Amino acid sequence: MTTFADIAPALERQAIELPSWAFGNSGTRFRVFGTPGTPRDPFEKVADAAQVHKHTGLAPSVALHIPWDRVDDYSALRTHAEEHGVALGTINSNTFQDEEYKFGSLAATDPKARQRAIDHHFDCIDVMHATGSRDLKIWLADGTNYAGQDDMRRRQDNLAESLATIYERIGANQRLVLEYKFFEPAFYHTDVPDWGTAYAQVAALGDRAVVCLDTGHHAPGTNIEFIVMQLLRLGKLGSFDFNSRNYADDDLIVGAADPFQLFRIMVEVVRGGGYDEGTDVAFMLDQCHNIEEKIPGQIRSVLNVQEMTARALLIDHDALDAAQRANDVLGANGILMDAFYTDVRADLAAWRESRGLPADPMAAFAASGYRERIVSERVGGTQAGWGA
Ligand code: PSV
Ligand code: MN
Ligand code: MN
Repeated sequence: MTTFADIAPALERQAIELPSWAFGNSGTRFRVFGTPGTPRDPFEKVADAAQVHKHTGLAPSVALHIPWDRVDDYSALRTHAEEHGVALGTINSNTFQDEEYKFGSLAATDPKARQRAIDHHFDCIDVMHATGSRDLKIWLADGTNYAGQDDMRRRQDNLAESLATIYERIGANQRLVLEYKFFEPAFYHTDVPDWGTAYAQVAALGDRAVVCLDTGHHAPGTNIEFIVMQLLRLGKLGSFDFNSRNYADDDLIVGAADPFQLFRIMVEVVRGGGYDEGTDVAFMLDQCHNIEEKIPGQIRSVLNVQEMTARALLIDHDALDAAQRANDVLGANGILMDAFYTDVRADLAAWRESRGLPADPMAAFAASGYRERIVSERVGGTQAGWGA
């Protein structure tokens, strides 16, 4: 039997990176809803992200998106983050909103579009040097809408060449992280649609090129934890973008739609060494809070990850291994389900208090007055949002 006391030390090392864009406004294809107090610049986004860390102790860094988080002085933003108790993390590139990328970016057939996209990544690498970031995360909107529209093979070769050019530029302690997504915005073919393509592309680059697994980027019914297992086994799982989905790339609060799936993913992370001391696997959120409050939305998200991590750690591995080797189908499944059904909320609350954190971070944030303060202070200016 594994007890909460046994796993408590492992909870200390949990670190979940927050996306700066979760604090800006976002919406549906039909409407972007503004929220009073929404940040107007990257400094305010970082300040809001720091609130999540303050109340949970779980979110020590913030990922930036360039050019949405463009500032004149990244050292100043870095200092600002440090003063707020957090660090700047992954730099996300953006080659999906400029007119020039209408037919693609790194995979495009037009060399001018490809060069523009490569130059943008060089720019992102410069930002990484100033922010002290390790990871350059690349998600591409590249693809086509109609059969025959373009040559898929040529585009794959273009992509390989573009990525190799970018990879050459990243520093010795930096990584190129390639994210896949099965469709959208392209609806016939996508140039990086799946983990196999992402793996093939990064494997050709070298050790410092790895894959990002966004939990919302698979076809319904995909066994995501199998992919987690395989990428860890191959040494190529670079990072997670955690979110949950009912239909497609919904970007909802992680664990909202299917906490059991989040548990199963964390089980494979633990099994594959992705949660070991000094792991290279980066745990990030990639979410949008369209109708709910953004800071509490992020607090809820990191707590959900923590809860399922704790349950995954509770698995009695000796008993599970024995049951598996004995082909005890129901026994093995029962051991896994025992861990999943263990309610760890009271233990986690006590554990938080023992570390000087609020037992209930959601309530603590609500009582802190921060929301009221930003609503009254952040008047004028333009609220940050998807695309700004
Ligand atoms: C688009 O699908 C997307 O949600 C990807 O998941 C990226 O990680 C994110 O946008 C930010 O570029
Ligand atoms: Mn993502
Ligand atoms: Mn996405």
